[in-house]
Amino acid sequence: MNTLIVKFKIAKTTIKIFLIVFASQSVLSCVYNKNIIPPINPVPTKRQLDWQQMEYYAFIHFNMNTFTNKEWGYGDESPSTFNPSELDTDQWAKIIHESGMKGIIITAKHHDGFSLWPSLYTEHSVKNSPWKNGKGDLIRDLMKSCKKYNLKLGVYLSPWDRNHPDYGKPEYLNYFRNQLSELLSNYGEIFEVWFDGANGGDGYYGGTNEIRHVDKKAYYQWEDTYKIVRNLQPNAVIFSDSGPDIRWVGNEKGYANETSWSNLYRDSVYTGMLDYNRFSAGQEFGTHWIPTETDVSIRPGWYYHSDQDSKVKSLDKLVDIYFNSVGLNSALLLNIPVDKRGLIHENDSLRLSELAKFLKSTFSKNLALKGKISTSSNNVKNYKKHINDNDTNTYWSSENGDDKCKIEINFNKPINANVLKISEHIALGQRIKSFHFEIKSENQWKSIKTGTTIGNKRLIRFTSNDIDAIRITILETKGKPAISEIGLYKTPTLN
Ligand code: FUL
Repeated sequence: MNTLIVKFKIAKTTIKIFLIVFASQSVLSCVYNKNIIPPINPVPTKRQLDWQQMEYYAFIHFNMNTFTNKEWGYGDESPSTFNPSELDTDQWAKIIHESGMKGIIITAKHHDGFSLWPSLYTEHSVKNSPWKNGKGDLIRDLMKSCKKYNLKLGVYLSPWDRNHPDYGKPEYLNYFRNQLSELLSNYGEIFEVWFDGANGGDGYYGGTNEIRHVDKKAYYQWEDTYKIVRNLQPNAVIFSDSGPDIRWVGNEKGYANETSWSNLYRDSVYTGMLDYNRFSAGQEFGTHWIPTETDVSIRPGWYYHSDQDSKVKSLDKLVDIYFNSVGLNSALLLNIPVDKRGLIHENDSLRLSELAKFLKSTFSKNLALKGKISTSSNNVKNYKKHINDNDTNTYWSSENGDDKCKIEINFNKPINANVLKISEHIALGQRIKSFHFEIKSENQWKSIKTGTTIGNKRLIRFTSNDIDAIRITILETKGKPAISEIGLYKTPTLN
């Protein structure tokens, strides 16, 4: 309001505008406050909400290991080994964009310490490789390609560095943070910073060739490192086993937990802990909002190995992974190992486009829109039309006392569907603890699924049926539910 007053210098106009703005704000806030349902803590931050919308994005493992045919380099590799013949980040970005993914996270530095950008702080980087005669900067190239194809850029920076002589000593932290600052200062907006939990062990370490263990909880002083990210890239989410913004799902197979809370007692978890996967379901009463990210490779390895050209995951498998990650309140970070040429291999790109076609064909038509919604009760403002208005900012909620509230969608003519989508309005916290899903077919109600959590998105596959109606009953919830969307879809047949 103040800005408006400053802008309009003629007194009368100023007063009029002031009154209009003031009046409309009061009316809005009155309607809003009357019917709003209170949030249940913890709730996501803006950066976490923005990230959660991305749902499906790419990991690219491409670095020294691509040329040594390894998964973990020792750190003694010569920079001259890094020599892609046809490197083309536009090819990566085009394929990834056409696959429906929203961003790319690149292994800027993996455990062997080789840096894909000409870092000022090490000689172990592209600047001493034959690629572009040492004048190349892969992060810059990728940044430009991402801009061209409307993708967000993220960076993986391995905390473990098997090349650096200081690894394991306090001095290494300065090096690590200097490199982090370079990546976060020089390449525009970064959407995610990925800190790997694998750290400490044997390595080259400047020629000492020894084993160096670190205290995983204390050594990195993570809180100070997180401050650098917050200062330089306030919108970026930070990934590690334990958050603070997003956490590891607990396996590298592509499967989130059936019960999937975004809530976690943050202090019970730390990066690199061995029995991390006992936290993969999250914790119903967890104090912090830290949703999971599901990372998995399209091939058996994270890095490219030519003998895995025939082992690209099948479409069937990738579809299963999609439903068990994005469809279980997580996000899918699908890794594509770029090959020695510096290109996404033809077999991987073919599979990505098959998956894109499958997802587009499934989700472009919400069959629930053909039905008539009825609900056991309505909170006035959050009326039932919000259930399928395709807007995650609106939601439906029940009236006080309607403890096992129900949503029914009836169809005039039977429809044929085999996927149900339910989304909670997570800005108010994750609330639903259990639900029941039924369909009515040939005049009979059949139980399809009794499930637990929903969160950002729950996708349920079921056998295709002629459906006269569907019914969702919220069995248990914290406070009232806030349901933002319900969708019904039909998948194409997989060959
Ligand atoms: C792991 C690493 O050790 C693997 O090499 C890979 O980068 C994977 C995504 O994370 O912890």
